[in-house]
Amino acid sequence: MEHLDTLPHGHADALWAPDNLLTISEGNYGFSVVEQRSPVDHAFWSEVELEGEPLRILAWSGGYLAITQLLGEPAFHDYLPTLDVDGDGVVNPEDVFPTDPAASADTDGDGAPDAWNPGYGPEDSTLGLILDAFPNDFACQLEEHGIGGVCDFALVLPSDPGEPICGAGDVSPIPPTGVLAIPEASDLVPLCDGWVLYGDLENEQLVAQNVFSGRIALVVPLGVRSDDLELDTDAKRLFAASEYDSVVVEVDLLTGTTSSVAVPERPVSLAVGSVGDLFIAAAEDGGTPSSVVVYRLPDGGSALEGGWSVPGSRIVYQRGRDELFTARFHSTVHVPVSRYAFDPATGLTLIERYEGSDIGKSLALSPDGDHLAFGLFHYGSDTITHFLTNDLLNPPGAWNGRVCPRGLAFDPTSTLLAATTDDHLQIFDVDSHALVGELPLPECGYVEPEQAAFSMGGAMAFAMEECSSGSEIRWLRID
Ligand SMILES: [Ca+2]
Ligand SMILES: [Ca+2]
Ligand SMILES: [Ca+2]
Repeated sequence: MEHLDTLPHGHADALWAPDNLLTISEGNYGFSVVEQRSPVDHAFWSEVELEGEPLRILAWSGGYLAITQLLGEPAFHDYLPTLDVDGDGVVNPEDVFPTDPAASADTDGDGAPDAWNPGYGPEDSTLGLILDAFPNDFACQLEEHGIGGVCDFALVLPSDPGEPICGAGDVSPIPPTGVLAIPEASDLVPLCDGWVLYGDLENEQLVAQNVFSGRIALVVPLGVRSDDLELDTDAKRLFAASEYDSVVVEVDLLTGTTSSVAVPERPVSLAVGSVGDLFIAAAEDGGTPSSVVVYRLPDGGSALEGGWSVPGSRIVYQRGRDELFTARFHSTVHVPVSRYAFDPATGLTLIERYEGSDIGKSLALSPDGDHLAFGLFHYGSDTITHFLTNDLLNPPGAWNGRVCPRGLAFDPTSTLLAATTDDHLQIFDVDSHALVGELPLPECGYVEPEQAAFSMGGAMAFAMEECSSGSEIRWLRID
């Protein structure tokens, strides 16, 4: 049983009918009130007053029967709910704005109507509705939301399955740096032209917002607190792991629809595989685990496969060679990074393992699949070790920046590495390990910045920081 909603006052009786939510409650001076509400969102539609104290509301042939107590006797009232509350000729279940006579349709479901009802206009709207300039794009409502007449978010996330996300890369003018305050967020997935996806923790939803304009294009209820977010760019879907609820939620970004898969343990890290499949690292113990169980969710499947136990707490997947890398964090046991071959028939097979003596903090794989960055605490000489994915045992060096490397991300060309440290976003050249740019991050909370990311076009580097109130996204233009 799930609690759906609470109605604003006490009722003597209630009836949930297919097209109506009906209640009977006490009115003024010996009268009862029958209220008609939407069975979908429970919004108030209409009410009628009846003589007597409220007793029951019942389904009756052809309508409903309201029963009140009048002068000590039951009184029976034939009750017919209003079929068209706003009188615009569109019956309630088919009227998207059942209490506003000016409009009745909203094809894309963004709250802006497709058209005015015949004979009505904006001056008749009781809800202050504004006509949708993009009636088939949920992300855009006003003319100014378009670029050349096309919804700006649809340019970044085209609905044509054959057109890639951010097909044109970052094309809008980008200020050198800036900041957007958002609700407390878990993880950050940048797209292009200032659009980012993040998990809003308090409201348990996925949000697509533009950091330049602050405009929100998409809100998808997840029903759980999200931790790790992982974008499958080919399929235009996003996976959200929720450690607390032991579930992975899959979001279709084009439709906003979701489905979820229960995980036996806490999902702590996600990685998209090479054939639309998803790898999930899950842990039994609390805190940062020293070993995880890896599951595979096949493309389009709902049942988990595998259950391979590996040392580590974070995973990344090398799609070109079908190899899984695991890294152990916060561990004094000398097993930081492992490389496994994956085969659907045989599962994970260890290829090689780098054994060091440092404490791992963060892990990133370059888009070309060649480089691994592993942030390490080393008692005052923290560093980011550079691994080659085809030869873990001979690291070519390290990116030496400021202390506490936490968030790590490679740019789309695999030539730059972004790292959030204790108070900076730093940009390194991947091959030479040279520091090529940095952005100070003003202190806004109690912990170091956790996230680093690049836009999919590569023109912006991001840092996300948990602040004392909400989170902040800061960006640095890459010139
Ligand atoms: Ca109507
Ligand atoms: Ca609309
Ligand atoms: Ca629209």
